Amino acid sequence: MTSWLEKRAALSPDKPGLYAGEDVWTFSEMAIEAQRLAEKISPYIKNQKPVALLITNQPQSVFLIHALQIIRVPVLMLNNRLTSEEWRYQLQDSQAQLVLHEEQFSLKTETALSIDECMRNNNDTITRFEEEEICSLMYTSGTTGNPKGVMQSYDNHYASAAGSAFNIGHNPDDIWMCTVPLFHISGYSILMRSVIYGIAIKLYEKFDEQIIHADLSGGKGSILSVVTTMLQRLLDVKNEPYHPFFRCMILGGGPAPLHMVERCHNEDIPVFQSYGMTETSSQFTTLSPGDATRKVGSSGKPLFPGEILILDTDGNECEAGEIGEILLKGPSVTKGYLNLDKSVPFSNDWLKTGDVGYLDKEGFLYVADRRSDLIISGGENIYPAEVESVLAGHPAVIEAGVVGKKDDRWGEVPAAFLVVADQIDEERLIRYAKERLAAYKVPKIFRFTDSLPRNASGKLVRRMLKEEINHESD
Ligand code: S0N
Ligand code: AMP
Ligand code: MG
Ligand code: MG
Ligand code: MG
Repeated sequence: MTSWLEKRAALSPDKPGLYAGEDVWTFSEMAIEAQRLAEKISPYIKNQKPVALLITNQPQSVFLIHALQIIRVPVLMLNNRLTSEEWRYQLQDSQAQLVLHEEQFSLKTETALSIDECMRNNNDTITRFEEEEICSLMYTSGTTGNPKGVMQSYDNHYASAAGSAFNIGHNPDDIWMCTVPLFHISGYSILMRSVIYGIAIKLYEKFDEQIIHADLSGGKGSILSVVTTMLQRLLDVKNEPYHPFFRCMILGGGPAPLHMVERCHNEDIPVFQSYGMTETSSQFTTLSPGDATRKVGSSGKPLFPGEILILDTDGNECEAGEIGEILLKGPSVTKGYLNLDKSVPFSNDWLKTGDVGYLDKEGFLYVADRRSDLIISGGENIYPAEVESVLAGHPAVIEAGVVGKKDDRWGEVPAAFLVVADQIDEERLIRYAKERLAAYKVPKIFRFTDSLPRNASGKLVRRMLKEEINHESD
């Protein structure tokens, strides 16, 4: 089976496919790099169990992802901000046969192999598997229980890329700037669109607002994917208009304050709010260029041919304007979570997002509230239950309640309410949490209290804590 990069290289060999720093690769040069890596990796791959990648936004990572597609083995993209304990859970749950990691990430598991070491072997044949449907896996947590592996098939990625192009249009000269992590679907989907459309990626190792600003003004890219924190940082440094080549900014991964979107429209920044998730292989709804100024605050309509259903608590379809749970259906929606029954995320073939919102009379989606107390900090998801359980594991902590506090830089940051048995040193508690949780999940604010609010059945009422912490400073 020919991989999509190889297919693309056959169609448009001399077209630039990747820019990074001063370097550029055509699609045929990319295919050569990916094939070379596939040869090096091949001896380590015994079956079609997932291969995990622990990487940063480097050209080599792009070639590695394509190399795994050439071999046709599913790739588990590990969030490089997590702790070893968090990685280990995903590796075990997915039964990953191998973890290829950059040298800087030390991982003490039997299946770990540093990429540098892998590069030193001399193998020059590729063992290709056939008919593997699943292209990528990304873990996502929930209200309760452990993180779950979202399966994204080749068909999901293809449908997602097609839907996006039908909305924002396809220009063969587009350059999609990738400053979001490749390990999130926000970044991975750019790599897929690039080979599907035959357009170039401009890859950035880190998000640096000065550099992105200079490239937007200098006409170095035409499309950019951002989360709210990135957009805010761009607006903070903007001192000249963007180049006319820049035509589209996809804003996703969480809610955006209205004033920010309005400022963009006033300054002719072509921003399109979208709503999507790992489970929908990136944007599921996006405002179209024609509606962006008319429907500020909306996340748009479903990309072709996706559908949305809003259900009330009794399971009946809501009328226009009525708030209920958002359910989604379409070819970009995941087939489910790895090793879990389909009934976990689906109801009658509709994906239950847990998010809450409404459709207006014209069918535009407005997201009113996030699923199940989810906190989003700079585009990274934080599940209160996960943080609470780590804090409560500390000997001096009896119970913990974690909620999001509004924050100018990150959108929200986690804040913890604690009931403690003994006096506790905040610094030491933070250190304890950092050993077990990614830094962005560690609460920035601690409040000590005698008890946590609970309802009649004993369930923690986070809403009350959230109101308290967000009104403290008013
Ligand atoms: C916002 C980013 C860039 C911030 O990272 P930065 O500035 O590089 O920080 P570092 O230098 O790494 O660290 C400095 C300190 O900051 C802490 N920190 C870093 N990130 C966060 C964070 N998010 N929250 C809180 N703290 C953070 C570090 O820990 C460090 O602190 P100390 O020194 O104390 O340890 C970065 O966070 C980032 O890249 N965010 C974006 C992630 C993302 O892409 N999320 C989207 C996920 N969702 C999806 O993929 C589905 C939706 C989707 O597909 C989509 C989304 C957006 C746009 C388009 C689409 C699409 O549909 O295509
Ligand atoms: P993830 O799977 O990490 O991409 O997280 C997806 C979640 O981000 C969704 O289920 C929503 O809770 C949230 N989200 C994404 N887009 C929006 C939006 N436009 N408005 C509000 N929340 C959003
Ligand atoms: Mg998720
Ligand atoms: Mg998110
Ligand atoms: Mg305890």
